[in-house]
Amino acid sequence: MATSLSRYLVEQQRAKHHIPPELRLLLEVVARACKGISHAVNKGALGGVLGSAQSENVQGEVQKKLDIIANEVLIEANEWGGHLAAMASEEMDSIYVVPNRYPQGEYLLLFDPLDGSSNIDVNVSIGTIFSVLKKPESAEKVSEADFLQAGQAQVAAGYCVYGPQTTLVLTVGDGVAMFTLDREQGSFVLTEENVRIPEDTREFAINMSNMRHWDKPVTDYITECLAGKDGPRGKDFNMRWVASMVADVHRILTRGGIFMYPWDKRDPDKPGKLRLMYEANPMSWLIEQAGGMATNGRERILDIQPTQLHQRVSVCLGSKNEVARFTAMHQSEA
Ligand code: P6P
Repeated sequence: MATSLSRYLVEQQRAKHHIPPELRLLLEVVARACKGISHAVNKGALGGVLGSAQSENVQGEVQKKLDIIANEVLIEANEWGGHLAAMASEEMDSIYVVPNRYPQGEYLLLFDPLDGSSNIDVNVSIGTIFSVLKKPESAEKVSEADFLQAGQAQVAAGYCVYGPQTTLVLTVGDGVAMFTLDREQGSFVLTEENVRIPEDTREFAINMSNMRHWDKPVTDYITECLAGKDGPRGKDFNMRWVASMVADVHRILTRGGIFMYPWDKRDPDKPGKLRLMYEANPMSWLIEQAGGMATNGRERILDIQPTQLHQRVSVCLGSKNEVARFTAMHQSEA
């Protein structure tokens, strides 16, 4: 008998006392919202959902129609359940406090509703990334400051990748599990449990077109990889870059690899391109829970104390020994 997401969560709650009922409900609701987003994404041009929404988000990026649709699906699915106090999204300038007409819960939900938007119109995998924090006990009226918790404080994290399969990947701190959407049943079915990332890899993921803008440690690391078996690494490397973090991370969770989006000189005031709270933190926890490593080149991403909701961070994550090498090169050239 296949294990559904619901059964997995009940077992995590009942057998392992890992998650309380409200968190189980939250995760079921997020998964249901991802099914709705998958349905909209799969319609593509037939649903009139491709192309730009003629608006910009807080990051100053042009929003796609599906960015806004996915954001609305997540808000509407989660606001009434009584498990959340507030939500934060890449697509919204400030937090969304659960309206007074609904009961407030003890959790905070953060998400990038549709990561990889530049790939929507060219039919390449995209995904939803989510992170769950607990509202601080002290917080009377929830505020943005309550969200500013280090990634180490997450109680659940995951993503749903909308690719050849729609797959939900989740951790509640007890390893990483993968659930594939069975469209006939309309439910997510457990297809991988206790995901483990190989400690070594021959595959790196970075946007090579930015090479001339990188810091020296990044250039040195990539140059070594490109030198292949005749160089200091003594082995050839392969490269992948989907330009959709969810797709690149899913590949790494599935077969290993190292993903990098480092700081570069194009915009020196920005520590990196990716956002800490709803991209780097959830992905880093998943990677660590699967035996990998995630740093910003100098420190563990999950230890970073956030100061702003939409702050960016330099990211290096994946196979432990490769990320350790990349990080050591930064520390030795500090
Ligand atoms: P570039 C997508 O826009 C995203 O935020 C990540 O999903 C992805 O890894 C990165 O940006 C791609 O950036 O500069 O290669 O287009």
